[in-house]
Amino acid sequence: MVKAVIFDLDGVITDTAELHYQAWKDLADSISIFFAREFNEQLKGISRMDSLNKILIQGGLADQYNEQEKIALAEKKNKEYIKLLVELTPEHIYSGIKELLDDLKENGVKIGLASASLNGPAILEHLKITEYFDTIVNPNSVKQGKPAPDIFLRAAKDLDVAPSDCIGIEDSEAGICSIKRANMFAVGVGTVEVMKQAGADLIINDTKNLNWSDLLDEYKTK
Ligand code: B16
Ligand code: MG
Repeated sequence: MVKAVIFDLDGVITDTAELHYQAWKDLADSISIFFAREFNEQLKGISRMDSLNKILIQGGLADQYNEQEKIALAEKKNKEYIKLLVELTPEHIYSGIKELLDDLKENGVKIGLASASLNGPAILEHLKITEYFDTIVNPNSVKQGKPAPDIFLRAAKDLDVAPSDCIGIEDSEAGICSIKRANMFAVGVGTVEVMKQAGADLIINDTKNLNWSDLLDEYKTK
């Protein structure tokens, strides 16, 4: 029985990756680190501080900053990112997502958000879909970020649903690992090669192909 669907945010509900890229690029420029667009791919699903650490390591500056200075750098990036977030409107919701949310509500399926983003609640507000969510997990409230299962398990607990009765939807490798380690059915949005490697149970190349009856069929045949 599918009793809950737990969504990732960036790359599943909307595309904030470009805005993250612009904000990180701005920060990297300010400390003279080269930051390539391709490198941004490696930051998907990764927390803000882990992203900063990866950027400093690839720029050879990992030892140049103490913890307090790193927090200040991450805050600087986030200020810039929040400025860019005002561009987001309901038109930026990926196709198929609003229809899926409506179908889940109609069928009494609970809805959760398991995003690594501390800006998740603000993004849902910009997209005007907050009221669909029965829980929005604060990523700071769990011990370990993705690929650990903590955030998906917390969402299931909040919703009072057994993990095996949950479907998780993700676009990052770390996110699919997190869902599988939580013992949930994993839907991967992305290319077959990346999502297969990550262990997705169902692979969708585009959110416009996501719909409730197909999800249910695939879950039942698994
Ligand atoms: P913030 P997701 C993730 O969102 C992004 O993919 C990742 O690039 C970002 O660093 C992370 O959120 C933290 O975001 O700085 O807003 O707290 O894919 O888990 O929804
Ligand atoms: Mg994502």
